[in-house]
Amino acid sequence: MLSEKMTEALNGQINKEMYSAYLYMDMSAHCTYEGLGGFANWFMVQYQEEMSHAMKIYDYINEQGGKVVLHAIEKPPGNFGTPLEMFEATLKHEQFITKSIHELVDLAYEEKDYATQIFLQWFVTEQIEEEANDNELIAKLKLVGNDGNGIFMLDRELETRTFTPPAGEE
Ligand code: OFO
Repeated sequence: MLSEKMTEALNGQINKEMYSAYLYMDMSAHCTYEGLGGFANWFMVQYQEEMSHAMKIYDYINEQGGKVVLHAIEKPPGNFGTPLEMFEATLKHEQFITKSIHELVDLAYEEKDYATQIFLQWFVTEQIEEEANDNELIAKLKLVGNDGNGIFMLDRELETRTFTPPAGEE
């Protein structure tokens, strides 16, 4: 059973995950337009991941007998710039999401909501991976700099990323 406050906070997180999906979908379109198919693929897989995060919370609220309430999704900022700038913006956004997940965990502890504490552990771990992926790509892009060949090679590497649904959602 979820408290009203917890339900509202989880609904807020659905919206943030949906915004993340929207943001990465837009970044993917930007990369396609710029002729960077591999980067576009990476962001489209990220879009799929974010949708699955939103659905995980959606299913959890339903399972707990809470009411899912969907809010408007904000427009992404556009003007994404270079691949390096895009990944720096992605990392910044993921740090914001990590903070939001940690605030949910704080609330679950405050409310002695043991089920939600356990449910959120998956997201805590996932955020470590999200930030690590972005940091790795930022490091590679810094190494490559403005070298067109390096960007081309990295684009080919990112072409291979595929979406794996989280356990229980296959
Ligand atoms: Fe859902 O992890 Fe990114 O935002």
